[in-house]
Amino acid sequence: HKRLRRDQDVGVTAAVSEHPPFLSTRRHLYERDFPLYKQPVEVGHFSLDAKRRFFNDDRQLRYYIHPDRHPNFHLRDGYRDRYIKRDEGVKEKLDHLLRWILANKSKVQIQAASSQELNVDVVTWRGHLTKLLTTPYETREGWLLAVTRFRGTLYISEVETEADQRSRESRTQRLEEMMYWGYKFEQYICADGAQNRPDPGGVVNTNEAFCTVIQTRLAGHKLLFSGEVDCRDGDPRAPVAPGCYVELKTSAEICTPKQHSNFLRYKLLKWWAQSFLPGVPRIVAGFRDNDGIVVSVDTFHTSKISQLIKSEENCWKPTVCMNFCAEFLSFAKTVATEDDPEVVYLFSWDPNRDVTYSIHRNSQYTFLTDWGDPNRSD
Ligand code: 0WD
Ligand code: CA
Repeated sequence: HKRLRRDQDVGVTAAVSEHPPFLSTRRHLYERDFPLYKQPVEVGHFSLDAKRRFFNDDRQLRYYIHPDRHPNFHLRDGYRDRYIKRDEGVKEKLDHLLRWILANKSKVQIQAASSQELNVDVVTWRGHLTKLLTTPYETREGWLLAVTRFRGTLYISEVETEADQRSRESRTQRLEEMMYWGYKFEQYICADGAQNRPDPGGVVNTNEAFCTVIQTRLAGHKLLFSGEVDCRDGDPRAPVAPGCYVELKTSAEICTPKQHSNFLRYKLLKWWAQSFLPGVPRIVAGFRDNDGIVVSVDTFHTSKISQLIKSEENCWKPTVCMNFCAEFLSFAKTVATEDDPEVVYLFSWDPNRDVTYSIHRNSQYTFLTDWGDPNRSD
């Protein structure tokens, strides 16, 4: 159901005199000192329940329960009869995060009594920043990021590319089932309370989520972003959030040197970027065979991943990821100058290309207009 286009799209890469209309993603341009990245701080959190309703609390936070030495996890179990899947056709854009901001304005607003401005330069999802971090090494999937400047802050929200939509709508049965495996693994590892046990007989409902809201700074950019967190360390002596959070992953078991090399080069890059951003220190991975049986469980410490990849030639570098992201945000700030919720600067990138942009006024891409009223109460 495509909406009618009522925009006056510029539709081309605008040529602006003061700065180039594109941004290069070539790795060697970003090989310099690691930029400043402040220790991420959790400023809040929220939950989405089984019906995807927002709650300004941690009711969906789960607890990490360390598995047995020889776990017996069957990730295919329950796929047919105990699986409720989130509707991927519903595009939530930044909505839940904006809702959190409205409910917690005092935590992020500039302290001047009259100021309507947030004390941040960029508001987005963690997942969008992960895509930026991995861009210099991505060879398959491009992205579209919609950027709007509102009261001085840049809001960044992803737009599904046509290629993404096509692959989403034409997934094989096998792929569709394998998407479930990651959530099933979470169910085997997580409990509702630190003293409780996981319940592998229960229903997997992917509407449910617990999200942390993180504040930090990358080079000159004050960031506010939110990311979904799988569980926390149940030990009451664990560090405060995000230091107590644990990211869960599944991956195919590694049998050959080639598979090991690919794991380091591609998968660990994504895992590192996703957990480094919010300061999540531990990643617990279940390695599974082709029948969805977990054959081993391993812990990766986010801060040690860059050591693990050092032996691999021509591998990815954290500094390239972070410098590129900082550079993109600077680029976005110089491009997105008009402060107007109806204006979207659409940044577009495809592998082996530069980042380019187009400008859209009151178009299908507009995503902030329903949120513009600061006195809105909910
Ligand atoms: O509108 C959009 N394009 C997106 C919305 C893209 C990504 C996320 N979201 C929203 C949803 O409200 C979701 O609750 O953000 C939340 C998760 O955000 P995130 O942490 O920034 O996303 P990301 O780091 O990409 O993914 C974290 C987890 C995934 O776990 P794995 O281990 O596979 O990385 O969030 C889940 C998934 O379990 N997830 C999503 N959940 C809802 N909608 C989505 C999505 N589009 N993508 C991943
Ligand atoms: Ca996960």
